[in-house]
Amino acid sequence: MQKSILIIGACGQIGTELTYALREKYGNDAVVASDIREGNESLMASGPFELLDATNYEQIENVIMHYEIEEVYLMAAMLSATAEKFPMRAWNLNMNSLFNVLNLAKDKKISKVFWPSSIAVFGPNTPKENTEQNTIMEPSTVYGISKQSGERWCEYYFKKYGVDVRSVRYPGLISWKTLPGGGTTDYAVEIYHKALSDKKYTCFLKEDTKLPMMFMDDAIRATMAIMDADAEKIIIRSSYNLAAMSFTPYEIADSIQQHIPEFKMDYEPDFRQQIADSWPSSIEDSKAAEDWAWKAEFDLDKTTKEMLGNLKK
Ligand code: AKB
Repeated sequence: MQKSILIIGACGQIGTELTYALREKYGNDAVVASDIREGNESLMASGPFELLDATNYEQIENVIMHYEIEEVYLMAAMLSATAEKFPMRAWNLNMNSLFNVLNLAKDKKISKVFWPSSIAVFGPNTPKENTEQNTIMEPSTVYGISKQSGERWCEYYFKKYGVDVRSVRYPGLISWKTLPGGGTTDYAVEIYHKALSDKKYTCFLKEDTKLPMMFMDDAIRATMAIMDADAEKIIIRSSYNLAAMSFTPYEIADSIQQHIPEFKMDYEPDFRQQIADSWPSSIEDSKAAEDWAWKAEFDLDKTTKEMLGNLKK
């Protein structure tokens, strides 16, 4: 089936892999990658690319008109740790990019939107274990506030204007193709790089800080599955809880030591500890399983094997 897709924020950690996966499925020319800066060589060579500022409505509209785009994946965002340093810039990017895309869908210039939310929508008053879809939220970070507001706006545009917008609350994402940037869960990617290069890693979170995490292949599968599902199956139009595994820095170090016994980890918690402490330790995702058959495939040990194996290459 041929359709034309635009990925905004295609050069980031998720955007890069989503671009490859969608190009594989729909053909290289059907998927237009865009970002504020150019991506890696293989991404740039694999299909059409446009330089684009996600906060600029006209730039997005021009690309949509030019390529006759039907679906937009809006992956551009400032993540939790960076957003604490630049609150207004984060709000501007995270909210205005979303309004741009929602308004284009409202005006029928595109027919479907994917927008990622995050476990950051939860806050310090949220029950920590098996956090449910609907519970106390009260996010305490700039990023979390923007994602929580974004969820409310997505649901509003769906109910009020019939905009077909779909979303999942990503946990921390672990991948080897592109590094994450500016998140609190980034340690779970850096650790694999350092384990291979230095045999040691200094973690910026405490050893017992348990957070929900997911291997990138699962995240891409979830993203494509929710976008492929029949519209009536998508009951939740704010954002779906999504889970795969939860672990602490101590546990990921232990999993790496199964492959690299000499690996050493120490801990120097910084400002990101407070962000991590405000988030759930584990997530309950039965609604995604019920509505569009979501099921994770990667646990921590499978993730460690994939990460070390691929990074070694
Ligand atoms: C972050 O750490 O900010 C992100 C997220 C959990 O959304 N990875």
